[in-house]
Amino acid sequence: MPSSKNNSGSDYDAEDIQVLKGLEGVRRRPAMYIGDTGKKGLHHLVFEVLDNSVDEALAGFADQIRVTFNKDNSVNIYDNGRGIPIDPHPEYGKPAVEVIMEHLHSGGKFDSKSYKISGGLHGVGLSVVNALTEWLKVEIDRDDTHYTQEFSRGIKKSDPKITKSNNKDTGTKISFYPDKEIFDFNPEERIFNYHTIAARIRELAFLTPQAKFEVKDKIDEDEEEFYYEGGIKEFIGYLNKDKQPLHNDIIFISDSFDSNGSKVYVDIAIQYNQGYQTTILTYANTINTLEGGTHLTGFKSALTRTLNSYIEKNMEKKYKDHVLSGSDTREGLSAILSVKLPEPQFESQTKIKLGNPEIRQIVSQAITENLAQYLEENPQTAKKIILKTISAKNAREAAQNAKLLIRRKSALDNARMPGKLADCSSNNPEECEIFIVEGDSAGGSAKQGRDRTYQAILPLRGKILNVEKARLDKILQNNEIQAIIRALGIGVQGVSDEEFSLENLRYHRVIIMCDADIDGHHIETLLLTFFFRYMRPLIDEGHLYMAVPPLYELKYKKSREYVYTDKEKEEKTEELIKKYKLKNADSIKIKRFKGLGEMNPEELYETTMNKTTRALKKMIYEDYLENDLIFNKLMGKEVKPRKKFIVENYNNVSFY
Ligand code: 0RA
Repeated sequence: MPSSKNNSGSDYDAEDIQVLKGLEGVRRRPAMYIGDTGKKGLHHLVFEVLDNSVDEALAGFADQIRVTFNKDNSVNIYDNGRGIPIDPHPEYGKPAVEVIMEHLHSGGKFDSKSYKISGGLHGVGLSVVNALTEWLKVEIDRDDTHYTQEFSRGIKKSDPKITKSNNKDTGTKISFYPDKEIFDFNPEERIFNYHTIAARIRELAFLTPQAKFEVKDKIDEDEEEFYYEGGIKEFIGYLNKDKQPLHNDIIFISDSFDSNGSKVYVDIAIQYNQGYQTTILTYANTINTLEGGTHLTGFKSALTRTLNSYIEKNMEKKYKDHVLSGSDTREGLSAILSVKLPEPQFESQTKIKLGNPEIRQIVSQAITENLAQYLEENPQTAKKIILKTISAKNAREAAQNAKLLIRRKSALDNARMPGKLADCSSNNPEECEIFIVEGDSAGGSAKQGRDRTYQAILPLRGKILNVEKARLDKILQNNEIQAIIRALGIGVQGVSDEEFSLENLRYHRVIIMCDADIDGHHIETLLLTFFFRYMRPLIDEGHLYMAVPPLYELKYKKSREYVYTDKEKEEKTEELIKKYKLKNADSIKIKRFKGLGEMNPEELYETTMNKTTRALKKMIYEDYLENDLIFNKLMGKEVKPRKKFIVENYNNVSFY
């Protein structure tokens, strides 16, 4: 640490202490700044730097952004923006970039006029990334200068290298390697997942049509470019690519509003499709607000109001007495809503719900004015949309009746469970499990083999309905689906959300048990689609599992092991040979299991159900966007590609 006075006369020591204190705080409690120190936190480092580049693009200064994964496992993020300022900072008397890199929460004050648009999960900046990296190198081109400086664990290693350049191009490149002392990673393996970063970059590229994004992978030799001039309009096209649109043109609204002396930008893209699902993605300053917020509320209410008033004003008499509810106007709707505002407030701690109250009215106005105009100018599209919403209304009423029927039935049945359910004796949901089992014979074995104190069995007959292609009223009338709904006791999302409640969940582990063949996988997929669409919180809260029947049993003398893949079989065999110093594999008994249905009750229990020997996969979905697409692919109209997808990519489905 230097201890001399600097040229502006301020005391270096006091400033050093301030820097160290800040860095120490970040390094002591990294989770407070970046969420966690696992995979998520690691990727957050990249996103944090990336956000700064995106801000440069949104402010109109950069049109190229590139992320590169290097062979040494470091990463760099480049943009051709203005470059981080390098002139001496008036207060500290050292290059501004040093202040930005070493001092917590600096940066904003350099640039108060053009507000920061995108922002990391915790709204912290480059200094946090710097504090959490083993090394970080910044390269800047601006003011006819090429400026390079290196840092380690947040503190500069030396003064910058400065060379004159006549290069008029400006830009910033930040390279770094995460700190092993902070993060949990294996330096022998890749640190950053290409797919995770590329997926976020694709999203950013849709939201930032000003810039061309590139991802370069020097480890696995991969490269992609993301550039969408049409912005969120193209995003809708991407979301709907496996769906059948109701109208060809995408409704696009782009408006700006004055709010307390600054500008708020609202961009909305809308396209209905012939399906029944709703996909509304909402963003605030490029942050995906998964829990919605005031922008979403404004959008929903204005959409309902605008369509109802269109019916009243413009539709033929026979349609006039239809009053649409909110959910009617969202059936088959794909919409993207992106707002940009100077000071976003986020409600939940996870920062995924927008709180600014003024935004509700602003978005509502954007819809009311522009959508009404669009509909008047495009009466054919308007009519298609209105007829679709009216038929949704009719279906909703039918579904309501079907739901009443289910409830009345269970009341009459003295709230008895579906006939096929073999319930467990415990009344404590936390310890209870339900196995949803494909096929009667596997169901029979499971019933006999289970531990009946806490394990319930629900056998399913054949395939359940493909919920991606059917409407809620049909879905609710399907026997297999009804049995599941009744057994779990939590209702379904989608008719009216108030009636869905995880609190009533009767089993805290819901386990899908299907054969490892094509039919089994297909039923698994149908079930997963159902849970994803209609009971998503069950997945979010970690209650949904998949049973994993083993492929082989390896026995040698008293040792017995189950293995789940051919590769694992080879490995375990080698292991046994080594361990018992065998000449070859001949004395190891290898049994191949055929399918669930062919196991006897004891076998099924031991291999697949017994808590101490079984394997379970917890269902999670990492990337809601990707997931949505996967479901569309799997469940789309063409049967052939669907099968192919299941067979080839089954193990890649991202919610494992
Ligand atoms: C502070 C002020 C200015 C730009 C930046 C920071 C900046 C930061 C990063 C991080 C990655 N790329 C970046 N590009 C710019 C404004 C500079 C000016 O007014 O010229």
